[in-house]
Amino acid sequence: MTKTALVTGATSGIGEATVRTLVDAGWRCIATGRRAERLDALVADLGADKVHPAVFDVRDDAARDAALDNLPPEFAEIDLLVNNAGLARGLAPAQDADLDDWQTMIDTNVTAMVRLTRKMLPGLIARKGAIITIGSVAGSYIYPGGNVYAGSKAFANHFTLALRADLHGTGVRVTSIEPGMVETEFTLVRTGSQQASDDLYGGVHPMTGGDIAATIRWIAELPPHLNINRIELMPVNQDFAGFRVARD
Ligand code: NDP
Ligand code: 8X3
Repeated sequence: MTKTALVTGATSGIGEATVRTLVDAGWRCIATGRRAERLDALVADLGADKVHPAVFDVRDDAARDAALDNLPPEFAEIDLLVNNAGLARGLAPAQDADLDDWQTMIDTNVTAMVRLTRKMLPGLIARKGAIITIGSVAGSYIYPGGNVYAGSKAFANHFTLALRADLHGTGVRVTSIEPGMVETEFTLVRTGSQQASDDLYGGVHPMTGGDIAATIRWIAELPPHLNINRIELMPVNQDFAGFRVARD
């Protein structure tokens, strides 16, 4: 039977690749994001029978509910939630950071993610479905300027593990995927500069959205008795040796 996934943040990067990969594997996808034209292009490419576009800002409860409470019947029974929509804003040290950037990250990566997850839980329990959340290595390893982004991803990583405990006995599978550097629009959004993005990824051979999408597909299609709790991925050219000392 065809399964249905809800993939948040499907207008670019990991989310878009996930929709393409899952549809290629025979899934139906509800693809969400604010940029309607990007979702329309996905539908045109993959087919309206395979992709349903749901245009809303994840921080807007009313818009989210309007989009998800009236799904076409063939998309209404969701088996897999991919919590992917998210962003970083800025790399300034905490003492110089913009409070609005901090609030945007908390509202998107934490508040919106938990509110959407809470909304989906009854249906996922009824169908013994699955939740895959895109956390980050930034939630485990610290780098300068990571501050609230890192904190929001530590929350995502840990909230996802905590869901396992609450969903014990329901048959719902829960996985935290924690990637390192993936070349997407992430750094453009974070810095506002295409040059900064090109400089960061240049020569690193970073992971691609397709690499993470393949991991999502693998996890989603495992036999129902098997749960991957968490998985951390990095490009070979990135590591986590981050200790520093300052000297007076
Ligand atoms: P992109 O910027 O390419 O994609 C981000 C997606 O999130 C877009 O589809 C965007 O849609 C959506 N999004 C952001 N804010 C909102 C909002 N308020 N409402 C609705 N949708 C929103 O980045 P990535 O693909 O890299 O990021 C996907 C996830 O992966 C994020 O959670 C990120 O933190 C995480 N991640 C990324 C890594 C990387 O190195 N790239 C590594 C580890 C984790 P739109 O703007 O159209 O609304
Ligand atoms: C994004 C990965 O290392 O740029 O979550 O913070 S990193």
